Amino acid sequence: MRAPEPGAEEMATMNQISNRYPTAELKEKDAAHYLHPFTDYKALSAEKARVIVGADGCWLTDSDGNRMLDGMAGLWCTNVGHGRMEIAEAAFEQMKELAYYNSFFKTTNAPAILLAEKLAALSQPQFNHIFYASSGSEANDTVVRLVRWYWSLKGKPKKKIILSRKNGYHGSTMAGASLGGMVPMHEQGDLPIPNIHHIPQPYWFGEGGDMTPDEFGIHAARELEKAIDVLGEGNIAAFIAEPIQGAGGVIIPPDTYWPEIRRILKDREILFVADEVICGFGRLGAWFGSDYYGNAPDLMATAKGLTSGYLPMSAVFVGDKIADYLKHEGGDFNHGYTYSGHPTCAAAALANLAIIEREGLVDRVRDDIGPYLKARWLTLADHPLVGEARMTGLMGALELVPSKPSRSKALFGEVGSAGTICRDISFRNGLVMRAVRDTMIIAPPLVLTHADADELVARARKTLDETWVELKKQGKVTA
Ligand code: PXG
Repeated sequence: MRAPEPGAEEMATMNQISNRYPTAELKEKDAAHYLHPFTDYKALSAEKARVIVGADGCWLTDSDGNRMLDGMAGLWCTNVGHGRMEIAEAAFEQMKELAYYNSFFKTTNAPAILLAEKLAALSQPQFNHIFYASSGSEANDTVVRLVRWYWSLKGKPKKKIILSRKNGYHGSTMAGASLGGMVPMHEQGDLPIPNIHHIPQPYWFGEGGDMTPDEFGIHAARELEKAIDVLGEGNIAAFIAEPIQGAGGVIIPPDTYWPEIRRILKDREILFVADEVICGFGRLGAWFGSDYYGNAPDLMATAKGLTSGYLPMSAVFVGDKIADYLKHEGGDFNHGYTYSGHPTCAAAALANLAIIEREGLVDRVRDDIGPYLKARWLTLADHPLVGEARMTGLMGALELVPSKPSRSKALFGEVGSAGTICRDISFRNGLVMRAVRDTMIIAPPLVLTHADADELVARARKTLDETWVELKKQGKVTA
C-alpha cells in the first residue's frame, strides 16, 4: 500500500530540511562525505565549506546569516537571478504531468519540442535544429562526436582534428577537458584525447608583449592560419572557441581578432563551433556572443543561462549545413544521453527564456546595466593593485599587478597567490568574485540593479584596498 501523501505543512518542512541542520553539523558531514568539484580535499577538510542556504535576486545567504552579493551568478549561470518562482512552478507543473521520459525510440515530449522551436527562433537563421544534453561538457562531447561523424559521412574521414585554444575552457569530461587548454586538467587523466590541437589565445594583457592590442589581435588570429597550414585543412574537422574566454580569466579579444578569424575561415572546409556556454543567453547584451561579434558559427554549444542554472540542461545548436545533410543521408547517430530533452528541464528553460524576453534582459545588458556597471568597474583601474580593468556586457576582470604600469605578474611570487588572497577577502566583504590566477573576475546576474552595481564596485574597491595591505605585509607589492 502506498503511504499517505504528506500534508502541506509537512511538505514545507521536508523542503526546508537541508537548511535546518546546525551549521557545524552540516560542515562536519560535508567534510566527512562530500567530494566537491575542483577542490583541494586536504585543504577543504581542514577549513570546511561555507553552507549556502538561500538566494534571492543577486544576493546569497549562508547558514550564519551572512548576505553576499553574487558577483558570479552562481557559476556564470543564474542570468535571471535567484528565487524565480515562475521557473519553480513551471518545473513543478511539468513534473506533475510528465516528470521524465526519454527521446530515444521515436518518442518525444512537448517541452523539448517547443524549446527547440524557441531556440531556433532566437538564434541566427542557420540554426533550426537542437541536440540536448545536461551540461556544457556533454554538449561539447556531442560536438566532437557530431563533427567527426559528419565529415566521415561526407567521405572525408581524415578530417578529425579539432583546433581549440590554450586556456580555453570547454568542460571537464574527457572530451571537454581535452578541448580545453588547461594544462593542470590535462595532467590528470592522460589528456588530451587524440586529435585535439591547441593554438595560442588572444590574451593581450598577458601575452601581447610590445604589440598594440589591435596588432596582437591579428597576430593571435593568424595562429589559426599557421596551424591550418601545418596540420593540413584535409585533416581538420573544426575550430572551437568561446566568444570571450570565461574560466580562462574573462579574456576579451582585441577588436581585430574575430574579423581576422572570419577571414581565415572563409571558404575553408572547417566547421566553426562557438562555445556559448557562458556568453549565450544575454551575457554580452546580445542573445549570443556570436551575435555580439558578428560571427556566424556552424554549431553552438550552450548550457548555463539556458535554464539560468535552475535545472541542468544544455543544447547544441546544429546549423542547417550539418543537420540537413544528416537528415538527407540517414543512418543512426550512435550518441545520446538518458536526459537528452528532459521534459522538466525543458519546461524550466522555457520559463527562464520567457522571463528574459518579458523583462528585456538582453537589451538591458546592452543599454542599461552593462554600460552602468562598466563605467564604474573601469574606475577600479586607478587602484595601485590593478594593471587593467576590462568589461564587456556583464563579464568583467581586474588584472592584479605587483607594480604599475608593469604587465608582469611574476613578482607576486607563485602565480595565483595574490588572486587567492583577494578572493578570500572579497568573500569576507560579502562579494563573490572569482580568482583565475591573479585575475579577479565577475559575471553577475543580468537583473543586477543599479544599487547592486554600486555596492559591487564599492565592495570590490574595499577588497582591493585590504588585499594591497595584506600583500604589502607579505612584501609582494612594491608601490
Ligand atoms: N564551456 C564553457 C565555455 C564553460 O564555461 C563548460 C563548457 C562546461 O560546462 P559544464 O556544465 O559541464 O560545467 C563551461 C563551464 C569556473 C568554472 O571556475 C567555469 C565552468 C565550470 C566550472 C567552473 O569559472 N564553466
